[in-house]
Amino acid sequence: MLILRILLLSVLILQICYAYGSPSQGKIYSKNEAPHGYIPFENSFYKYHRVPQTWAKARQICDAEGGYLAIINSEDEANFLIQMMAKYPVDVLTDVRHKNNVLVGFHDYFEEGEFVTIDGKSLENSGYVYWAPGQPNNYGGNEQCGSLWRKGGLTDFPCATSSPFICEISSDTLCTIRDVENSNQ
Ligand SMILES: [Ca+2]
Ligand SMILES: [Ca+2]
Repeated sequence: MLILRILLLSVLILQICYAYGSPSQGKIYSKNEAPHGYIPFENSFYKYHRVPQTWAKARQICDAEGGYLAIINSEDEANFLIQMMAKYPVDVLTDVRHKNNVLVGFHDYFEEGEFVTIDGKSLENSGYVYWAPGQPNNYGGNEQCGSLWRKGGLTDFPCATSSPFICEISSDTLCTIRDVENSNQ
């Protein structure tokens, strides 16, 4: 009976994990198991991609890695991403045209000026609305994609212009077999 209970509880927890865990392709990570090339911060892992891509291509790459283009949910998270950018200073990114920002997961594709995250929330509801000075300005009438400025603050950015970007993978310490086992002790 105990084994049956453990099995049922495991299935239940895994179902909850898949329902509320990372929008990845099924692989769920615990905090001490960073995916390749990713570094942990609070409840997620992050990877800075140095090779510039368009916003759409960056999204695809993050998705293929089991994550998503980073969604900023707090000032702490924004500051962490800014620290990641600081490891790639302007004089290191010699071959990169747009050196001062990274693409992140928000846009105003649906309605001009109404910025939403790629998980469908307003920036307010997502937890971080801090624009860089003079932003968003929809420069040239052509800026529907989101980026984070090196000195801090969000900017709207042309979707077809390639730039470095940061992917995020959510972690949830509940969502591993090991944690399921621990929960039965
Ligand atoms: Ca996030
Ligand atoms: Ca702009």
